[in-house]
Amino acid sequence: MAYSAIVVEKRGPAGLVRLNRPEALNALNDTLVDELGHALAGFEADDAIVAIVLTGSEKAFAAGADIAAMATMSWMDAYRGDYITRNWERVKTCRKPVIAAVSGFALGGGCELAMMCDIIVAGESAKFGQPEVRLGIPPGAGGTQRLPRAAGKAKAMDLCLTARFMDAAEAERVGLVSRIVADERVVDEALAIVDTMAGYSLPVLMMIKESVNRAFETTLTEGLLFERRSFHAAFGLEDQKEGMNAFLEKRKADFRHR
Ligand code: CO8
Repeated sequence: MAYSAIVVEKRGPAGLVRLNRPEALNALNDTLVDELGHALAGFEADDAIVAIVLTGSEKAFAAGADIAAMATMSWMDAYRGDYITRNWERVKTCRKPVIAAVSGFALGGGCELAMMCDIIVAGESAKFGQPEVRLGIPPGAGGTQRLPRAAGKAKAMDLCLTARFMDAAEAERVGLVSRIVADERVVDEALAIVDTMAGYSLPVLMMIKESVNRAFETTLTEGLLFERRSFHAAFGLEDQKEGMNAFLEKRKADFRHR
């Protein structure tokens, strides 16, 4: 598939996806989200890829859904056309870790896209917000659901109800962002995280992702049971034997991802 709204490349163990609609600050439309879904599926199926880095430009990760495309849409267009959403959850369902490398604006659907990723690395210029209220709409792809889970109710209400932007420092303080680096280092930092992960067992990374995400979907008792089952299952992996033997033999583990 030839892509028009994203640029995709492999960087060692990382699949790198760059949102590429500079004329509209990477505003999301059906084409972009469909292409993103296709690229993620390709990286998920590629045994050489351990994790995916999703980024934008220095000015914008993504400034939200494409307002020009939405302006004249009717309820029927949005509902029957399943605007943007038909491939939207693909980031969430990707079984390999996905890291958002965010510089500049991550607004509306752009903030929601970053929040679907597993780790957010922010450049110093990053600005997060859910300014949909200014356009006469509420957030539609996770802003009222993932933001309170990530940053707490107070910040979520504040951002969604006032449309103010949160800078990188505030986003890190409230737990939305894992790390802050200089803007020009944001992709390199995310790629370095993938390099670190590539030294571990891919099935174990996938188990960890599944288990952490389960924490947001279930009770503590059920989540702990799910975690325990994953822990027990790991003893069926060759990588578990290698990891523990390497420790005992005082050498670096050579994981084979099985
Ligand atoms: N959609 C379309 N075009 C956009 C968007 C956007 N979201 N954001 C910026 N652009 C365009 C501008 O129109 C402008 O185009 P042009 O040069 O042709 O006039 C170009 O990008 C540059 O933008 P600005 O000149 O405005 O740049 P500034 O630096 O002055 O301002 C801002 C940057 C603050 C980011 C400003 O552009 C802005 O406020 N953008 C809109 C932010 C916004 O409201 N986002 C929320 C959109 S709604 C949404 O995301 C709903 C998601 C629902 C998901 C649905 C799934 C189910």
